Amino acid sequence: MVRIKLDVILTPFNAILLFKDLIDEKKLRRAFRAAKGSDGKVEVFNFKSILKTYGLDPDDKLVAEVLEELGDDALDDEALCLFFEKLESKFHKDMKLRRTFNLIDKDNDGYLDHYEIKQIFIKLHEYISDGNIEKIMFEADTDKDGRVNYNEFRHCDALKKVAAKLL
Ligand SMILES: [Ca+2]
Ligand SMILES: [Ca+2]
Repeated sequence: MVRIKLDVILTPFNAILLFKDLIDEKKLRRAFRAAKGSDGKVEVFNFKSILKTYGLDPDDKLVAEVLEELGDDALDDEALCLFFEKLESKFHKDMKLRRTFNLIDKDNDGYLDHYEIKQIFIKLHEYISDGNIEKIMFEADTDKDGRVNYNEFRHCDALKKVAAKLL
């Protein structure tokens, strides 16, 4: 099998929102059939150009994650279905998490500070000491700028767990 580096398919992601409405599945399948190699699989490179004809700009990391989960560098018909399903479910998960983050980020500056994180616990009527908030923040704040951005938030299980209770 031809190995294609993942970054070949990497395109931005916003247009996924339109995914469902945008895609004529029959047309897409035709395009995929036409793009298939002799081994019956669609190579990642072709996959990218097909997505592009739809104006789709999937997020780099998202696509890479999905492809990694599929564990294949080429996509066959079945994998294609799975790919879209996974892409969609990941997208929805991400949207939900984003909403949670925005809910906590009261001043909308794109960062969670000590005060904002404390408010989560207050809202949940859970006692937490300032020291423990610092501890959580220290773990989450991987770039050590003293605040938690969205990316740090989505990688911090402790914060995600408590934030999920807010919804
Ligand atoms: Ca904030
Ligand atoms: Ca940070």
